[in-house]
Amino acid sequence: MKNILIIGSTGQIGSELTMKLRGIYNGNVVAGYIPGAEPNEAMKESGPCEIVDITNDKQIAEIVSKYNIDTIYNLAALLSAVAETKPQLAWKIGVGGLCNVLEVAREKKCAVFTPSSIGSFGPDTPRDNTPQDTLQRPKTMYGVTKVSGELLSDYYFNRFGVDTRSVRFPGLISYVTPPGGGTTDYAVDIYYSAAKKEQFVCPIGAGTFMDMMYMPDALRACVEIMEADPAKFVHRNSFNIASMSFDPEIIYNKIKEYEPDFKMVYNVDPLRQGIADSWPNSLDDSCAREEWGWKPEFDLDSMTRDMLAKLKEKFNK
Ligand code: VAH
Repeated sequence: MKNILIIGSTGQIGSELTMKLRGIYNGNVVAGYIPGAEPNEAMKESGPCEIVDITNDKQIAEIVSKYNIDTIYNLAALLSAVAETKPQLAWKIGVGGLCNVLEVAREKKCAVFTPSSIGSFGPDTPRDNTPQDTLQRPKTMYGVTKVSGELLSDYYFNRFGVDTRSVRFPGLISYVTPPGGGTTDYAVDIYYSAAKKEQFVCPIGAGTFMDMMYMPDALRACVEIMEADPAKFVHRNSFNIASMSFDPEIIYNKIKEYEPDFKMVYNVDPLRQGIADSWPNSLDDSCAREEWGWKPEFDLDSMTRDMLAKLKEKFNK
């Protein structure tokens, strides 16, 4: 029986992953949160919730012991645009926090999942069909924390045998938790505007391609990589995974197929545009497919249909 701790359980990934894991595993699936980011009623009623601040190593160790945790999903991070406004805090959470998690995992023999991102690449990385093993010189603090996290996680596996695993997420699109300051979050906001029948003001310029993924596929990747047979792993931290790549024009025209009156104008945000310009256009995810059977299930059309339907339900439109 798996006992799992999710650190950052009320964030964009955590708020859905916690509920998914509770539906799969019968053991303790503990929702770790910080004051001010409390779990909702459904999360409180469906399993144990504990205050776990990733910058507090004693708190992590205490909860891991209390619930006999064997797997930690470390989802605590500041996303790219926010991290540029608070770089020191981004490092403290993203790298300082990860060091705390890895030390507890080493002592208590836990497996650890820590997501990386397309943000771990930089402007010198090959932009199209970005390889699994390539140059990673990100220009953002978010990217620096993600590359550092990949290297630390591999070090703890190679040096101490900690079972660390990770995927490089594209931009994640979800109807459950509102966007949290990411560069790719325009691709979430656009659906909210369409569902509310409002004009969308796009902060990212036409022709800016980024990898994106629907949250249900991302959640499945979180589960499948941790269930995968490590004997087949050539890589661990971190696997490229991909689903679709589009620019604002493509997603806008896809939405218009379902909402013909939907309107979009551009008001490019230099900060987010600068970050987006430093990231890949598309990833090569052949290693994840070969080493643990990764395969996306949603494309832009099926994601658009589902997002619009679920958001209209949410807004009773
Ligand atoms: C961000 N949504 O924009 C996150 C993600 C690949 C992007 O890491 O910061």
